[in-house]
Amino acid sequence: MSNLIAAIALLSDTFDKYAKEDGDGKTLSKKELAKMLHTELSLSDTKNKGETDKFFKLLDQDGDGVVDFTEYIVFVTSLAAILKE
Ligand SMILES: [Ca+2]
Repeated sequence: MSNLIAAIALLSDTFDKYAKEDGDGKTLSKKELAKMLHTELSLSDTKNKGETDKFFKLLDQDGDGVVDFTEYIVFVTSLAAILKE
């Protein structure tokens, strides 16, 4: 497996790991997103509701109240671009 394919699989696995916590494995709820940001990125203290809400609104681009895989990937690629600079 190439490094790129391995990285994509890892991104997908990471999404699945948090998305399945509340039963719906296809989307991230606000709670799941907060946990992911906190655990994986040391971002956004889950106790800081304002910060979590801000992130959630930013990621939930279609405003349906959940973060799907496409919205998650947009976030991750944006993050990659920022970290690369
Ligand atoms: Ca959404």
